[in-house]
Amino acid sequence: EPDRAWWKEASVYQVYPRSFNDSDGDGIGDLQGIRNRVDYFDELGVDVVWLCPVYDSPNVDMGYDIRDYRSVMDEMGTMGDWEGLLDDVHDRGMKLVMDLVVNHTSDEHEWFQQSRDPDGEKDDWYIWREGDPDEPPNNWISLFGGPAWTYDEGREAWYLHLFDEKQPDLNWENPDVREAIYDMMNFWLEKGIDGFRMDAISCISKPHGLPDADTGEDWFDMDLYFNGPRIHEFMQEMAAETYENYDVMLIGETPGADPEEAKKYYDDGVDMVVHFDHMDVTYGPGGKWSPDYVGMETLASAGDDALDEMLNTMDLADLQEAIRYWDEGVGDEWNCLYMGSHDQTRAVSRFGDAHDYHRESATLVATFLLTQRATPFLYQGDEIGMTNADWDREDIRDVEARGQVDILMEEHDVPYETIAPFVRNRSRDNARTPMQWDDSEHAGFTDGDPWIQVNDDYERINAERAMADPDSIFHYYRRLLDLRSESEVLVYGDTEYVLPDETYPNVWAHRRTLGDEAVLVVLNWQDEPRDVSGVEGVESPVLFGNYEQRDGTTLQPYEARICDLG
Ligand code: TEU
Repeated sequence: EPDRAWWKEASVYQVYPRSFNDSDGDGIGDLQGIRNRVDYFDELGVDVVWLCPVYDSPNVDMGYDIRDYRSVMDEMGTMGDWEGLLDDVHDRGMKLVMDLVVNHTSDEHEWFQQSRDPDGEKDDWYIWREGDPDEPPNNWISLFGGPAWTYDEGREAWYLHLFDEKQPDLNWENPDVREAIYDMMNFWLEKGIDGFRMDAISCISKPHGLPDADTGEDWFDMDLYFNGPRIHEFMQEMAAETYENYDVMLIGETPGADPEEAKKYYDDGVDMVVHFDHMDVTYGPGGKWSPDYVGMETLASAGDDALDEMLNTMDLADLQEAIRYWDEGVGDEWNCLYMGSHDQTRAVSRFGDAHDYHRESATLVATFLLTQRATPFLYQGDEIGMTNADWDREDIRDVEARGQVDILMEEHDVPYETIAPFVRNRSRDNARTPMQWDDSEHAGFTDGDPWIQVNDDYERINAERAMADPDSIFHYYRRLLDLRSESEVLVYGDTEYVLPDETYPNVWAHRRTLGDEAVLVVLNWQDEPRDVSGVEGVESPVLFGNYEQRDGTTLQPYEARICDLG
């Protein structure tokens, strides 16, 4: 008997509010805009909507730099609009999950402003160190590049920021800080939300004494930043002080955690953690922003298609290893899975072939995502196959990409035209271009000037067109979500990993089994046909697939099948 829970059976749709739908023409998505599209979620068939931050913010990191936790950002509307959205979502039987960003605030938060006074009451609310203004307290670098310390001229001291300098880290060692955060969480829980997605939550406990990190010639060990000595004490206290008595969904974003560590978060009260290994498989050996990755020279001289291939090297065996590691690693506990998010590039560009097999590969990725033993997270726009874009330097909005481009240009002397393909392939902006609603100006996202460029392909790829076409990626997602919500084996079944192997390096297959029910999922993850007659069960009746015309045991390019093994 499976250990059932609503949040295991649910599917989650992630909304990036700034880029979803603008109702008032200021070029920035807003809450009323989301309200106008609530039926879209319902039609797609998702159960939970997760909203990225909508709190008051100067938007250096697009809402992940919060100035006031208890009010809504002006550009997005009012608390009344937010309450209306909560009701609209609930009225349709769906749930609403909010982002919880408590590793850091904005430097414009009043807590930080007060903390700049060394004699004030909040002097210890952030992580301050006195010292030589030319010599940071340790060697830490920020996750966005550059030093993790900034010298504050006002207080004449350094403060720590694991992210941007306008995102100072809160001092969780201070019980007053923790209490203020728990109060704020209860404020939202009492409003009736259905869960939190806990941003960078593995970073909140810092190592005692803030020691230097180990470094080598071209690596830097960030392990010290994550899962610090008091993390589980803080997490347990948080649970007891806030959500323990609510029936809510807790999603911990835990960079640096492995499955063993994840289990400790589960014991604390977290339901699932966001892991990253399956995303890393597309980066190649140099990591996300390494200038040494394939060599800037090679990048510069390659053509478009060659580049795409070079930057999108994925070995299916690595993908299997990453998925399996988490699936088997958490044992009886639960995972979530995503193929795209606001921090990642577009799923079809990354894992599929957005040029020649747009529909086929996007639906293959959908089949992969929705048939794993994990709560699926869909990212806005991936359900219509939105793609990565080209970026001029001045159009980059992502604080991470901008910082990394500056480093590559200024410290490594690389011209922008050499970096541009890298930005197309790596920048978080690719996920943040406006949602493509229709083929009217600015893709129907806004009547004004969009805050970030609209992808050029919106006349071809947009929701209106997708909804009108029964064979579209959108309807494929809809039907498959429907199937998943009615299928115990797809939700709770155990997984056996079948392919890839030496004979079929570019074919994925896994089997799900629950009691006497079983299905086989086979995905031809390449742009050419492949006969898979050697795979056991592949001749069983096809329950679901992305090709209408099937050719026996030969899979077409990017063909996906779910076979019913009885
Ligand atoms: O991301 C935390 C995190 O782990 C990042 O290092 C993430 O992997 C990186 O952005 C990928 O490029 C969260 C949010 O999801 C992100 O949008 C925020 O910028 C970040 O926290 C700071 O709040």
